[in-house]
Parts: sequence; C-alpha cells; structure tokens
Amino acid sequence: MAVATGQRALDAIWEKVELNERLDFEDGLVLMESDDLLQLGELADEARRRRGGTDEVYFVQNLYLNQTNVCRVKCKFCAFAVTQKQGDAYTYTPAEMVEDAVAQRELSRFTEIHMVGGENPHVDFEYYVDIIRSLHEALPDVHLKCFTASEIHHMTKLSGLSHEEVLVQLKEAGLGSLPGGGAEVFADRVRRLIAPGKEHPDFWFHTHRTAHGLGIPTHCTMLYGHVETYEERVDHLLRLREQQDETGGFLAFIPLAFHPENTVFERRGWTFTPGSDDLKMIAVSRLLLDNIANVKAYWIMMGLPLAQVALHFGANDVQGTVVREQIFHAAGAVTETEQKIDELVRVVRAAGRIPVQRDTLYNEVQRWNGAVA
Ligand code: V47
Repeated sequence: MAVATGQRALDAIWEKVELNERLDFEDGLVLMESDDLLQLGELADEARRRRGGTDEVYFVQNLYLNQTNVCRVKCKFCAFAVTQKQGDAYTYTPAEMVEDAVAQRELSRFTEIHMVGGENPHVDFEYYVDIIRSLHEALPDVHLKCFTASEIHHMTKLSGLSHEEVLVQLKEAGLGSLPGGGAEVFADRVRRLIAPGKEHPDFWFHTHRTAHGLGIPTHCTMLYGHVETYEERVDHLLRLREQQDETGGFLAFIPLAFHPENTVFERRGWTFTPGSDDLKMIAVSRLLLDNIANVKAYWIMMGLPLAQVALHFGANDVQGTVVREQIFHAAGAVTETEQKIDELVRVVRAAGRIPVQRDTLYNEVQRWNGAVA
C-alpha cells in the first residue's frame, strides 16, 4: 500500500514535470522519501531537458587556492580549519599567492581561480583586497571566484564596513564572482548542531542578494549527509529557489556530501554518504531548482564514476580540473586532487554526453564533438 501511494505521488510529480509546473514542498518530500532511484533519475533528466537542457556537459579549467586555514569558527563538520597556534597553520601573503598562481599558470592555462579559506581573525580587510588586487594585476585574464558569504561577512566584522561596501571594494580590485560555500543547511536547528559559531543564514542570503545587485554572480551549495532531515533539505532548496526568483544571480547549485574523517562526527560513528543519497540529492535539486540552470556533480566529492552516473540524474556540470583541493581531502576524500582536461573529456564522452569547456560565466571555450575515440 505504501509503495502504491508512493508511486501515485510520483505519478502526480511526473505530470507536473511534463506540464512544466513548479514542484512544491510536499513534492520535494515525496522525492526525498522515494527509494525508486532510477525513477528519480529519469524524472530529473526529463525536467532538465524540458527546461532547455541539452547533451552538453560543462567543466572549467581552474586552480584551487586557499589563502589561510586559520579560522575563528569551530564548525563541527570541518577538518580543514586550525587555530593560529597549531603547527600546520598557514596564512599566505598576497605576494606568495601571486607567486604560486603565476607558477601554476606556466603549467596549465586555467581561466578561473577558485579561492576560499578560514575566517582568520589575525588579518585585516586590506589583506583580502590586496590578494584580489595582486592576483588580478598578475593574471588579468583569469576570473577570480573567491570567498564564501561567511568570509565576506567576516570581512564586515574586520572592517566595520557593510556587506555592500566590502563587495564593492573587492569588485573594484578584480573579484569576479563568489563561490557558494558557507550555506551548509539553513535550518536553525541544524545550524545550532553543526556550526553554532557561524553567522545566521540571513547573512548568507543578504551577501548573495547584495552581490547579485552589484552584478557579481554567485554559486550556491548545501552540505548534506549529517544531522539534517529530508524536510530541512527541501526547505534549504526552496529558500535558494525563492532567492533566485528575486535576483537571478546564481550560476549553479552544488550539493556537497559531508565527509566525516577528522571531524567530531567521525568519533561519533558518522560515515560517508551512500552513492544512492548523492544521486538522490542531484536529482531532487534539479527537480526543485527549476530556475537555476546548472547543477554540478562535484567529482572531488563523489568520484568520477558516480559523477558520470549523476549526468543522467540531472547534473550538467562536473566542476573542473581543480589542481589542488584541501577541504574535502582533509575530511577523508580519496579522489585525486587534479583531473586533466583529457580525462574529464573522456569521462563525459563515456557517459554519452558532449564535453564543453566553459569559463566561469558559462561561455563556451572549447567543445569536443564527434564519436568517442
Ligand atoms: O562551506 C567543509 C563544505 C564548503 C566539509 O561554489 C565540507 O562552485 C563536506 O565553498 N565535508 C567550502 N563538505 C567549499 C566551497 C565550494 C566547493 C565546491 C564548489 C563550490 C562552488 C564551492 O565546503 C563549506 C562547507 O559547506 N565543507 N567541510 C566536509 N568535511
């Protein structure tokens, strides 16, 4: 009986998808609670195509940098952050960041620097502006996608400036867009359990709304697979959808699967998310976020084989070449830290899709048509 009810509910969602009707909270819950993974994938792929999606799958040639791992917030999910006193603490100067990035550019023609870091209380706002200005001067044709909304909020505390003033100064120095981190799960209950020292989610929205108003596009994320309920996941996605209706500035959504190693949750017995949950998150995100064009299957987090499957569950982007990744690897990721373009192309083609290298703003850089070699 429960299965029939579940199927009837899914049938009603199929109808809505075919009519391009918006799904609601209850629909989201039905999808989250369904164990019919293949049907979820089919539904999500159908929704993607009905909204204009094609066989193209995007990736960007990028370089990951972390300016500091020193952080004042003790988020319980984080294995990356340290205090200033710990032996492995680092805070790079703007000159060191430039030297590193320029040396890396000799090795790969990345078009984007993706940079996030801890909320370091021992630097001032000028430090962040300097990094952006120096990187922009050294590599003017590279898009700087830097600093989560939490870091922007931290800069308002360091400087006494408003979020708008901080973003204006960073944009003038060369900032191109914001990554989507810091969102975690918006529900107050979850926030209190996993990140009690972090700012209220209202600030995350305020930062993104302000950025969009200034013409700075952003990304959005959700960190799932810890203490959150399905209701809280759906609520998170619908809050993002509402924001996107208002401002339209989100380029992509990236579901981030919780990695427990070296966190307090590991000691409490938490394990990695099952692949079925990762695929479900991709599918439900695609179905609910009808106004965000791109959903990323982040290979760093799920590995390339599952990312390939995710391309049939509503994802249309595999993020990028990355080169160095520290946040997920500190928490137990066993994926590579870099993929060459050739490998991303092979993986996308093997999934039956057309690889397209994009820039940060989803302009095409290069495409690979034709049959798999
Ligand atoms: O906010 C931290 C997450 C985020 C863990 O915008 C963890 O394209 C899982 O912003 N397990 C920072 N997740 C990374 C980030 C990001 C990553 C990829 C793509 C984009 C984008 C942005 O990483 C944090 C937090 O949500 N995180 N620790 C962990 N143990």
